[in-house]
Amino acid sequence: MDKAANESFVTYELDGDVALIGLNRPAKRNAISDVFVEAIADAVQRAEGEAKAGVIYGHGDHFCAGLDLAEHVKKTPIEGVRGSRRWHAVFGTIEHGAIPWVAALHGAVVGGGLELASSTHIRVADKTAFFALPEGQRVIFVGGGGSVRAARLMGVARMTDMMLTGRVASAEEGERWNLCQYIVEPGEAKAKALELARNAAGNAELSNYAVLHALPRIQDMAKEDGLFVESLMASFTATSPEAEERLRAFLEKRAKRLNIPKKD
Ligand code: 1HE
Repeated sequence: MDKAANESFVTYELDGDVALIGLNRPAKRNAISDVFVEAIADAVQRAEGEAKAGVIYGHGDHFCAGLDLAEHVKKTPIEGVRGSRRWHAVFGTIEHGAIPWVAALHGAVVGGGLELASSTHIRVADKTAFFALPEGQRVIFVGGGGSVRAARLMGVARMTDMMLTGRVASAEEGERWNLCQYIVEPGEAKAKALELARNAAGNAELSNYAVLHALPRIQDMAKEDGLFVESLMASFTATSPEAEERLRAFLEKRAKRLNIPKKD
């Protein structure tokens, strides 16, 4: 892949320990083409090498309108399945990679855009965000991991409803359905996502690794297997030299206390 050809589809910045990847095809509502998905892959790989957490956001009025339908219309079945598998690989590096990712959502979070957001670890939506899976209307199926990731977030009943009826969920509904964990005022999603990413970047790398890699696997395990793996991970993290230093910092009152929510 010619790197110069795909660089303009994303912007990339490093803010301290946090990498910011901006989806940058606003004229096409950040619809993801084959070259665009490679640009995301390159940016994610770069972030893994130099950042401790990342934010993915969209330039323009929308996060992402999903698959590039103009490009897709010309594809053969084998090109389609290969394209889908490539999305799986790239979004898999986000979900199961080295650093936590926060998605900052606004406007359309649609089709493959929702699949991309679902591969991140935390989703922040501003009040302009809306969620839809219009694949049924386009005679396609989800192909970027939505049937696995988005279905696990919102549940298969809600996802079936969205896909069969074309239902568009507001930011507030999205929060109730677990598609996003935070709602902020219009225009504030990126700043909030950066704040959350900075918090995650400040965690011990080992703990973040356990959250990213053990937690989702445990969800897919039988209960007793999950509990067993939890004990292994708990011991593995808590007996590390880094844990000893952080535990001592707490006991010696050198560590920040929790922000206790204020009561009215
Ligand atoms: C696109 C795409 C796209 C916009 N592929 N070109 N996704 C969808 O079915 C969503 C389709 N898009 C929309 O419903 C609307 O564009 C939006 C609600 C997101 C935004 O509306 P609006 O009025 O701001 O923009 P627009 O006028 O509809 O679009 C502006 C341009 O972006 C226009 O191109 P132009 O050359 O005529 O200016 C659109 O054609 C173009 N555009 N969305 C290509 N998606 C791995 S499988 C995943 C499967 C899916 O993702 S299915 C869901 C696909």
